[in-house]
Amino acid sequence: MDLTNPIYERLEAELEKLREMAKAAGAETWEDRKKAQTPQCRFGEGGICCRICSMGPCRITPKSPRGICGADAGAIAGRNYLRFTAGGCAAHSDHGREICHTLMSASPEGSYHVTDADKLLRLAKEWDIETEGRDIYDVAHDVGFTALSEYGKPFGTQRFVSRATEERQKVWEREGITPRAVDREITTAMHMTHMGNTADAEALVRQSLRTGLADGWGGSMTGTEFSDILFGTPLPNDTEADLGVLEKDMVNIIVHGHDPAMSEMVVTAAEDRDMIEYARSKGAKGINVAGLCCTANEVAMRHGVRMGGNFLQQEKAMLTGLVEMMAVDVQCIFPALGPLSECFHTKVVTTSPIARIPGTIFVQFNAETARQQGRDLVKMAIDNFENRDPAKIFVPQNKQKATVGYSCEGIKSRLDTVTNSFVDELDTYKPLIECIKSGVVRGAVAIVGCNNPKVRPDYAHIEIMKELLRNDIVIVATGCAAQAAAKAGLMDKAAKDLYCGEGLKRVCELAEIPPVLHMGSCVDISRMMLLATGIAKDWGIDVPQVPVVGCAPEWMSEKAVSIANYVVATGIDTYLGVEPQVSGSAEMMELITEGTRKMVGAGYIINTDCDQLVQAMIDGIEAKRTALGI
Ligand code: SF4
Ligand code: MSK
Repeated sequence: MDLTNPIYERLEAELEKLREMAKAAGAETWEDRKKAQTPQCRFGEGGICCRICSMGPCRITPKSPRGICGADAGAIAGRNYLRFTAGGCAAHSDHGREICHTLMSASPEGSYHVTDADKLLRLAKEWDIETEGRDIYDVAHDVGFTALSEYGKPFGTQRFVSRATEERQKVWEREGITPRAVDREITTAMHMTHMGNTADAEALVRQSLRTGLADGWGGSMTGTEFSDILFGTPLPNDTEADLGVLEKDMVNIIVHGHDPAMSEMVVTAAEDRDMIEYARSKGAKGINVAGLCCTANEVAMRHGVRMGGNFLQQEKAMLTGLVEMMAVDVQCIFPALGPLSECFHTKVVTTSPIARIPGTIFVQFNAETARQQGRDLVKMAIDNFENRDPAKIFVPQNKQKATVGYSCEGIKSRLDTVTNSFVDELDTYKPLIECIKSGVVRGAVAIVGCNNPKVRPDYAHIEIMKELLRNDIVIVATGCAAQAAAKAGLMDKAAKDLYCGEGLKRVCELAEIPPVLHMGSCVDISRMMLLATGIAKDWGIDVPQVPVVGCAPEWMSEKAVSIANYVVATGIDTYLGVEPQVSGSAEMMELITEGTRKMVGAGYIINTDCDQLVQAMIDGIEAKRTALGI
């Protein structure tokens, strides 16, 4: 691959200037802390340090192959891995639960409303909830209550499981991993990993798959569906990405985190005429809201709000000296933002009791008062505009056009436009399937996940994507991977001329799509599961046969491990560019790469060299094509 890649140089040059701003302000960034943390603990990295009881900590070495209780490397790494998965499932699913509560609070006169009534009615029908002649808010509250009851239901299995292919449901049943309920699977995971319980690595991996499935086909899917009902199902729309979306002459507010309940209120308040007038009265040209991390994905997908950047850019946004406020909710928020804000005029406002951070202002968001609280935050940001320090300002120039909003409904809306060329029906993935069968498009890759200082930030995302496009492989992306693509210009429709092979280029032209499709935030990987399932059903095969794979080149969070578990359990091979912390156990490494293949027909392929990783993906897709005889 080309290390002198101009996209990459452009991105890094600006970040380097911001690091200089940090030095000048006496502030530290993650790069400084990463250096101070090096070398990192080898036992932690290999997953073979156990702190589960106070006889420990115990560490596995050739001289001491068992902990004091007798747990071996497989037991310790397996328990750590399951706890990691449970943490991720909890984070996604609690986000989903909060959104259910938000829907329960929705009313015509309240802060939150039903925006996609059709989606609500479809879900009510799926769940046998009466809709005929009923007020839409009564239906919404029944659907919300049913979803909340799913989290801890005492009997049966999760409702969304019935959306999977019949073959998948049978596999999950056969393997004993059909998720019962989110709270049940997390509790089981914590119980199994308590001192003196499961020491069998295979059983721990099996429960990891089940806990992941509780997330992907439960908590995350709830988060996505209910966000769409409340704030609208995304459809293709235009936006821009990178720190250049910050405006020198405007009040800049960054919304950061995951749950759209707070960010939607800030976006709405920033459009209020009186707020814009107030900003002008303070010398600003207006109010500019930009997103960070998955909140950026949420508000860009639905409103075209511009994306400031991804995970490892959160400090950089503040280092511009242009941000009046960073309003955050939950997940992926650096505790470093509190101390960093002491060096700049930025007010960091935390809004959820789930993410309390020293050095920030805490304003607890409530559904009943959310609309007014959104206005209060915007006013606080406007009042802070005059406190900018001209000596600490750097105005970034990098930004790229992007077309985003490719929910499953958004993808089908584009496929409907090309339907006459391929098949004579609407609301189907068949045109895409025909493209894959004919070889015009070789397959698809879902690229997801974070940044991680173990990888040159965004490099693996961008280079892997470029190589896949060159090989006529279409990409769907979520999370911080999606923003890496947007910043590199890969979500610009014009990107097809620069990066795609001839086949994919023709398809992008015909469907008027960019070659990398933005499917949303981390919880929206549930959309990807429905996309893969929809393709498999329309094709008449099961998910593992479809020439589709998943990839997380720069992942870092517990949520990513939960995701990886449900993607694999759904039958999709998952390519990882960062090693899961189990390498201290050969048994665990074998189980997550090969063992799950025997259980669910898919597994991890791990390679920290992104050239080799992308080649393995291309080979994997071609092998699936050969097996299908196409
Ligand atoms: Fe050590 Fe066993 Fe306690 Fe873990 S559970 S800390 S291996 S004694
Ligand atoms: S925000 S989980 S860094 S993708 Fe969802 Fe980005 Fe990963 Fe957080």
